[in-house]
Order: sequence, then structure tokens, then C-alpha cells
Amino acid sequence: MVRDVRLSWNRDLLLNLFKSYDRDGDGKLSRDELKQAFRYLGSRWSSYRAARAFRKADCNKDGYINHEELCELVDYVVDCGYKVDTKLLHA
Ligand SMILES: [Ca+2]
Ligand SMILES: [Ca+2]
Repeated sequence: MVRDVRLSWNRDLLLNLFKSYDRDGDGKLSRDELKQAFRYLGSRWSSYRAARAFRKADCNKDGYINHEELCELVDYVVDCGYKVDTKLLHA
């Protein structure tokens, strides 16, 4: 099983990943941007995940994940225990 080389996302990687999904560059993640990030993470239920993550991380309920709320989001994703293929890290 060569493909069994997987490791957990660490917080820095996740922070950078989510920042890179801020497609319109407004410094916040919309639900759609978040959904795409979850899809990248390999979630089969990216809409559901995005909705859950929003409820958890969107502290001021403005419909966006800002820089401070990003930490909450990363906590949530770490709790979910996403794994990543190491070859993705070098892509
Ligand atoms: Ca954005
Ligand atoms: Ca917010």
C-alpha cells in the first residue's frame, strides 16, 4: 500500500490553505470559498461541512470568516481529523 502515506493537516498548512481560497481577496472567506476549500480537503459533503464550520466559526454572524475567526475554523477542521496525501503538499 504505497498510497498509505498520509499525515494530519497542521494549523499553519490549514491557515495558508484557507487564505489561498480567498478568491476575491477581500480578506474574508465567504461560504462559497469555504466550500471549495473543503472540497479540496477531500470532503464528500463540502456543503454540509461548510455550513457546520460556519456555525462554529462565524462568531459575529456576518456570513464571512474573517482573520480572527479563521482560528476557530482551523480548530474545527483539526477536530474533524482531515488527512492529506503527502504528495499534495508538494503540488
Ligand atoms: Ca473572500
Ligand atoms: Ca464573521
